[in-house]
Amino acid sequence: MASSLKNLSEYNSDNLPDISGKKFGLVVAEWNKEITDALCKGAYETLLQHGAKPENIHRNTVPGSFELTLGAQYLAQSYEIDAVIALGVVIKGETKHDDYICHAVAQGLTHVGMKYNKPVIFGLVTTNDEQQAWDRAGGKHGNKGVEAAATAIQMLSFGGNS
Ligand code: DLZ
Repeated sequence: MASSLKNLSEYNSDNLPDISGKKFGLVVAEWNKEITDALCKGAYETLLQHGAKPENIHRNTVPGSFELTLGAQYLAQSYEIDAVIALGVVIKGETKHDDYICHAVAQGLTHVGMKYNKPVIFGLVTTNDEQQAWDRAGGKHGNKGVEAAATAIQMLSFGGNS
């Protein structure tokens, strides 16, 4: 698998906080595991690249993307965690399950972020097929895990968190 880690400066390099003392929670869905592992690798390496310490990055897995919300809540409710990054891949099938899961996760993660007043990042890749998901997990459209980590870092500069 090609690695396409982008430098954070490609997103926004203004006023990046020092994240050397920050604690991150990664919650990763096991459905489409090879792809979510690639997203997780992208997120993890991005956090390290920008100063996070390995011991301050906690990874939890959940069975499927629907469970990301509760997994995110378990992490967010810890006083120690400064930001949560939720990663999953939902691939469209014959039914509308993808719609239900994606809407539930979007609403759920928003709720957790509001409840705990912490960045809770939506790193859900929602595609029509597996190839489109790989394209966004280290392929031609980059790695959404990298973008999710960059978003978490940017969000830590808001609200007096930096
Ligand atoms: C059931 C299901 C289906 C059909 N598809 C996906 C998927 O593409 N990606 C994903 O992360 N999870 C999927 N799941 C599992 C649900 O997210 C959830 O784990 C189960 O419905 C149990 O709550």
